[in-house]
Amino acid sequence: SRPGAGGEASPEKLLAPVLSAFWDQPESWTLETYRRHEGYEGLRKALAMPPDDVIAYVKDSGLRGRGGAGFPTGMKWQFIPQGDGKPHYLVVNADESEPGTCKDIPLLFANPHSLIEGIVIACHAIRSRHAFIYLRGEVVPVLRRLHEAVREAYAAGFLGKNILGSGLDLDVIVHAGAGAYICGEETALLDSLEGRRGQPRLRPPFPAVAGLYACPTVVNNVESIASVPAILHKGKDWFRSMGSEKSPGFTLYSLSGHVARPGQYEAPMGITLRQLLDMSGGMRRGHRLKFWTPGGSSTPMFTDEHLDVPLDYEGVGAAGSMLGTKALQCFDETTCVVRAVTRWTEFYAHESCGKCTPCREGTYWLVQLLRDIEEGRGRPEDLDKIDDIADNINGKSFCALGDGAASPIFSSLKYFREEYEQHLTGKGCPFDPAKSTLWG
Ligand code: L3W
Ligand code: SF4
Repeated sequence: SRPGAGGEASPEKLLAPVLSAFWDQPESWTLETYRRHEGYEGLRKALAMPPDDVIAYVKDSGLRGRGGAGFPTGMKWQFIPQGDGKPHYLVVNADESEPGTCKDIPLLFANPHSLIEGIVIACHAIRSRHAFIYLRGEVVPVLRRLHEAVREAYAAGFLGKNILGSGLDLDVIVHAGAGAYICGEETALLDSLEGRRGQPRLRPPFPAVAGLYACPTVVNNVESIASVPAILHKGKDWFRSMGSEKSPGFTLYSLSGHVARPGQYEAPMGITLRQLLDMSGGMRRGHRLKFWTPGGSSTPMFTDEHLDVPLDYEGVGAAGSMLGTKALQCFDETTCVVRAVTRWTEFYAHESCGKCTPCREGTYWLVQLLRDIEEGRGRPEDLDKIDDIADNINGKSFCALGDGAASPIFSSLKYFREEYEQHLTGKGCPFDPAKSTLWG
């Protein structure tokens, strides 16, 4: 805990899941189950409030975007111009693809109505009559479940015309993407939704000014929107009682890799990896933590020295990186760092949309050099070369994918340069392939 954090992760606070409260119950995804757990009560409260008051309420709660950047949700809603005569849109980013990130898809699978309720509240607030859910297309069972939940919500009067007699009309369209990581970038997502090839747009203008069909658009992550009903229902002070002052509330962490019990763990913002490992049974038996990422592979890798850094935007987020998607990938001592970084870089090279040169060319050359090092063909000057290429990608690319690709290169050279050098002097990987597993 940190002095002044205003809500350290005490054990009793760790034991009150909200988003995942009834995931293990039979048919947790149905409207009936959701309503048994006070579902759609936050909406009733929101519909009785003027739209601007709902925005102010969410702003005061301190909710920050759960998609990676931590941008304040209420502030984003407030950016939508009012009285401009244009349609406004809400687009939910459900294109979860960041390596290691696995929280929006389970949330949609187990409790889709929390998202639908959040959508109706958000659309009331920003005066939108159309919402889109852009879902990663590969997850067909989730797509079916989402369609069914939307159908249930229409039938019960939570979507459609004159919702709960409030005068609000709202249609929700579920759209399945075609499986490109870049379509998780909000402006590429909008292009894809409009039927074009998904490539990032220049910002500004931000979507809040000119988004879908050039109209004011809020793009929010699934978890951000699904957190809103509980804030309305239980109150902003309740939400603020969890987490830290600048990063309040609860959130879903995805824990993966060489841990005893990988999965989704709901806990306050600002808890530490040590606490999460305590909750999840620690590393797999007989092994110790070697390195980990706080928010998927786009965030830097850390070591066991960082086990007590708070997982919020002021703790790990301030350490020269971002908290990202709260995807904690944990690797033990059997893992070759060079191999892990090579796999991640291959992913970024494959997913680079090709629009800008630093990322398109840089990720290609990084892969060639990393493969050379991993397979014993590396030369001593290659370490400076990969550092230099990453430096020419970082901050010089058109979107955050480039920075994400550079991030593991910098942090692995910082903490594990010796391991790269072992590959050079030993002409290949020093790890026993029989024991050197990436995923356990
Ligand atoms: C209006 C302004 N709106 C900012 C809005 C902006 C966006 C939000 C955050 O990247 C990160 C990325 C990944 N007027 C505004 C404004 N906004 N200024 O605020 O914007 P930004 O640029 O800080 O971030 P971003 O481009 O949204 C998100 C990282 O997350 N990440 C990956 C995530 C992957 C997934 C996934 O798998 N689906 O979420 C992990 O670390 O690298 O840096 O809405 O419009 N003046
Ligand atoms: Fe495309 Fe990469 Fe440039 Fe982003 S950084 S626009 S993904 S080429």
